[in-house]
Amino acid sequence: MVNVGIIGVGLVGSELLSQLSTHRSSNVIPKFSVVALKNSSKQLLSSSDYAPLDLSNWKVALQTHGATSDLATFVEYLSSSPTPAVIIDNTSSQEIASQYSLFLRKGLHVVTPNKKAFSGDIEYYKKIVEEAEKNKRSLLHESTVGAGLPVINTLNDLIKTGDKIVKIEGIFSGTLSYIFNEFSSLSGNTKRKFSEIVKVAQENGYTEPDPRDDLNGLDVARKVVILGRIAGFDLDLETLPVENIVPESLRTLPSSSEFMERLPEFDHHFDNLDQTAKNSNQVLRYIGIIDPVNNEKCVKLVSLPVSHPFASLKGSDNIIAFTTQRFPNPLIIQGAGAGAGVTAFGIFSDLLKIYDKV
Ligand code: NHO
Repeated sequence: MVNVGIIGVGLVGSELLSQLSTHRSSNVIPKFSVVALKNSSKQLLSSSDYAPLDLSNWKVALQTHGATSDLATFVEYLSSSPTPAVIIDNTSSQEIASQYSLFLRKGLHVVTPNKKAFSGDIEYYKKIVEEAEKNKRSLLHESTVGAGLPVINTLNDLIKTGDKIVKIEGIFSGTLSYIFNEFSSLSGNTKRKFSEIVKVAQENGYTEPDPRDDLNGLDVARKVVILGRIAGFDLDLETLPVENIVPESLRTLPSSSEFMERLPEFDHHFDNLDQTAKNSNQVLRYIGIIDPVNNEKCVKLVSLPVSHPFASLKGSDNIIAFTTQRFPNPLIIQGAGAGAGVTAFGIFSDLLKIYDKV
């Protein structure tokens, strides 16, 4: 049995609890026991002997019986577990990410969709990777790139088996995938304005609360840094060239609603870009590239021929192409790359790897 403590029970954390609960009730011998839950204000620890918490009622229990959130107590409780224990960070908090080193030293395995530790300060990144190895603990973060798609696992396997990376290229943002798949295609769809598509994406919950946080490319940049580091390149968020497609005069507007109100002023700008691409039978796509051969590592808006595999993507799918010495025709991973269901699946699959190992 692996004991699990979960920090962050928002969109992804709640979905993970639901998946774990279904798994527990459908397995004769349960593999995981959720014994501790925590959000920013409250935490709930199993009252007796690491017995599993009742997951049918966790929200009410956390709210009504939860103690004041205290990370030190939470970690101490988990690290005293008589069976292997995992801490899952389902927050986007830098504060929690900066504690992974401690978690690992305390003997805990770490699983997370939080990109901060893997795309932030490179020295800290190297330290936690080393710490995991030294303490023989897993530090898994499959869902930081491509949600549940097996991107990081595949890249790790390529590297560990001695393959050489020639190029990594992909559409890494579900939101930007949706926006450009809808906006820029050569099929006969009625043409919609860029601002209208961003509005629909926002209304459907595909974008961050402020769509500028998607359009500025930072989320894609974090994912490129994560993959680049696994591939052995010391990429840094501060120096990676990132094309911010938020029109310059809208970047400093104080609110998301003001930004959305003024975005239509720039529809002609995006129409021009699209028309220029169309004139050469191409479409616009927002991609991340790691190309050591041509010394190009960046995140940018490009036009691609319609025959390119990225041009025919649907909905908010992600696509990642690994060109390597062994795969001169790239190994391509494609599918749903955003949303709580697939993100939680990625976390769950990391948990299963830990179960199989301990
Ligand atoms: P929420 O819903 O805001 O929940 C955060 C939880 O963390 C809350 O319970 C809050 O109380 C708790 N929390 C925050 N700070 C805390 C602290 N210091 N101590 C204790 N608790 C704290 O966030 P989400 O949406 O559930 O996201 C959780 C993590 O998953 C984040 O790191 C996020 O980046 C990552 N993630 C989410 C998604 C998603 O679909 N929501 C995806 C990937 C990773 O596949 C998704 C994706 O990539 C979408 C992306 N925008 C794209 O490609 O377009």
